[in-house]
Amino acid sequence: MTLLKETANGGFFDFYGVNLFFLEAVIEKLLQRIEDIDDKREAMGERKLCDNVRYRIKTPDSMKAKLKDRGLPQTAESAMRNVCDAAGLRIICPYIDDVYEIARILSAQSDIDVVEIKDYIKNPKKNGYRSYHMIVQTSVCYMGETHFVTCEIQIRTMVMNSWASAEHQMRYKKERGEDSASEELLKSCAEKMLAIDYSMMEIRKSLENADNVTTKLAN
Ligand code: 0O2
Repeated sequence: MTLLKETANGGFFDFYGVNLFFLEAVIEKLLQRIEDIDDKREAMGERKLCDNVRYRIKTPDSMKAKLKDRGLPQTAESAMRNVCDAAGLRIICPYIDDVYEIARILSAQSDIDVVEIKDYIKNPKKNGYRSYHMIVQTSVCYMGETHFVTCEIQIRTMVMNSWASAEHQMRYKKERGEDSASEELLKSCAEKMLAIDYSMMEIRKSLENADNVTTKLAN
């Protein structure tokens, strides 16, 4: 297991126990699937949909805090039963339509069940946060037994990701007092960045159209 390097310290196994292997297995399975999807597209001469993919298993401290907030027992069993993002993947795409295309392809996989979708691109959060979230469930095999494990997949553009990363550092979950001026500025940045996302997509589409015309004329 390659992920064990990242969870070897920090009390991951002490908290999750054998569930840690299921969480690692689901991440590895989905990472492989995403890589396969883009490899096949590339082999067919198509553009890759994913710029990069990050992953993480929720740290024991963060998981315990989430369980505590919800008034649930702070145990691995409770985490696996009640929390959907113990395993998390974040897919970063170049363009907005890539986000929906990779989501569509993943949803169509016969061994991946979509449990929930939150489309914060069509319905952004009040602060301007945009991202497409899917909770999926899939099977993993461990010691000859099949286990069904959920994973949160966040899909967003590079532009949306740079806003979310900066906002995460500045504000998200920070115990800061109300600062409506900063909130408005952050929101306005999110709107400007969305406009950039759309412009970039339109530029790409018009270049693709021009390429198609040239190819047709050449044939
Ligand atoms: P972390 O630190 O990323 O692990 P739930 O996860 O069900 O308790 P919720 O709000 O219903 O909570 O889920 P939702 O909206 O799908 O958001 C889950 C994740 O999206 C968060 O995980 C963040 O990663 C990200 N996210 C949601 N809202 C924001 C936001 O306003 N700004 C930024 N930067 N990220 C956001 P965690 O577990 O909260 O945090």
